Amino acid sequence: MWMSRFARVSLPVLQRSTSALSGPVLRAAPRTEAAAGRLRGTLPSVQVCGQHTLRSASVPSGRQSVRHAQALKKERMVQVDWEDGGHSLYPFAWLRDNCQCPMCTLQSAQARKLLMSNVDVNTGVDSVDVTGDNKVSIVWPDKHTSVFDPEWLKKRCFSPAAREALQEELFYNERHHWDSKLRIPTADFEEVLRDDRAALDWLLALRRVGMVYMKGAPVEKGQVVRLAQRIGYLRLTFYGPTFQVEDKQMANNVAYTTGTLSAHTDYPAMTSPPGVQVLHCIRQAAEGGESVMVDGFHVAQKLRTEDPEAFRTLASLRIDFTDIGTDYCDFSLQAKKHIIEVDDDGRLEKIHLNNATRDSVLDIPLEQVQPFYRALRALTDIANRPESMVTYKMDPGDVVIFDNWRVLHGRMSYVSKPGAFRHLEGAYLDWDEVMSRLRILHASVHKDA
Ligand code: OGA
Ligand code: NM2
Ligand code: ZN
Ligand code: ZN
Repeated sequence: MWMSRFARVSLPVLQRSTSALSGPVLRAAPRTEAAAGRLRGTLPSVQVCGQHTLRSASVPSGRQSVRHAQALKKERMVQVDWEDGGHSLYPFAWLRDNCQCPMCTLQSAQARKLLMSNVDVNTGVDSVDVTGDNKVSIVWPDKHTSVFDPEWLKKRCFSPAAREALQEELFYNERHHWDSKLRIPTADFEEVLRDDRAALDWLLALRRVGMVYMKGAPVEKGQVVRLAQRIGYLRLTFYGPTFQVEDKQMANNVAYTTGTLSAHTDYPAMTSPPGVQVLHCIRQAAEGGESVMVDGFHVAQKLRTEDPEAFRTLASLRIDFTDIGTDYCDFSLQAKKHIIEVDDDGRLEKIHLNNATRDSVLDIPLEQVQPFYRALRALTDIANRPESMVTYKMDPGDVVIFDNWRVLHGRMSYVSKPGAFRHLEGAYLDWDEVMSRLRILHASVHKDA
């Protein structure tokens, strides 16, 4: 066994070391420190590539006191001056739209009852006051009254720093890119199922690092379902609620052979590929079957600096993927993907790379075909560099969970022998369900802290 166990999972440590296989990765940290702070504070050498990193901003928490509130009639905003010396501005239209009173909000669902057709987006205000219990009270021209809690307001401040802080709190977009020196975050399977703090650290590491290893799962089917239920529910696909990675007769997928799988993401043939994948090793091959993991964001970033032309090609061409066959039921999937998916600001969003399901139908202009192949090869060559890859061989009872929108996974070919058939059970989840559990765990663990 090459990854040591530890009692309590806490933070992923991505540090320079000689081998990915050389030690534990999550080590204990004081309960009180915020996870993001712990990661930043302890990882000076790690490349932090957040879509929004939070160096200076932090989400206001605890009591916030209003010193003064007034309407700025010309700007159509309310200015709230805080006791700490800062101030925040809130447009009238936003305040009216977000009135928290029982007429405007269905409190049992924390959802807006107010209809847009009943909002005067050019509304003025009659008066703005600070109440005896330090809330901001607004009387609107039709005499409707809204009362806003100061913490609620401050969290929603429109300053760039406050927006950034709140977005990080909601989406955990900060990412830690890695290469072969990654020491894989590792957790104890049963502890993740049992303990909320362990589960929180597990999901935080999944989000930030993109993969977490687990040891100690029972060596029988059903464990990926238990894990999915810990989060919410799994994502059904044409390969079934869970899928069995084994050498199969008349295999309907290259994964179901003994062959090598180059580093790939699963299911680019779907419009929205599953965001998260779990693989549980039930039986391992005696010979071969080692796993390979590559940080797709890290290699895409390398491509962007080493070969910007190739990066642009893969980020701009939509490539066809296909998957046809029968499993859970019969299927005939087609989808088009940018192999490197970036947002409007050029930030990496997803990687879609699968050599087996990349279609022979190639719906790009003739003159783009050769540049496309050149670019695909350039990306693949970076992914296949030893310094990009983390490799390990799963033992029965090991589980890996990873970000299928980011991390490429593969395996070496293996030898299948009677009585020694390799068997992994897999399942997919989507990021919405994972993020939902992450937010709930974060709230409950920090309430207890
Ligand atoms: C898969 C896959 C990896 C393995 O099933 O999609 O990549 O180790 N399997 O068999
Ligand atoms: N399996 C492992 O995109 C793919 O074909 C990925 C999916 C068969 C469920 C493989
Ligand atoms: Zn109201
Ligand atoms: Zn796969």
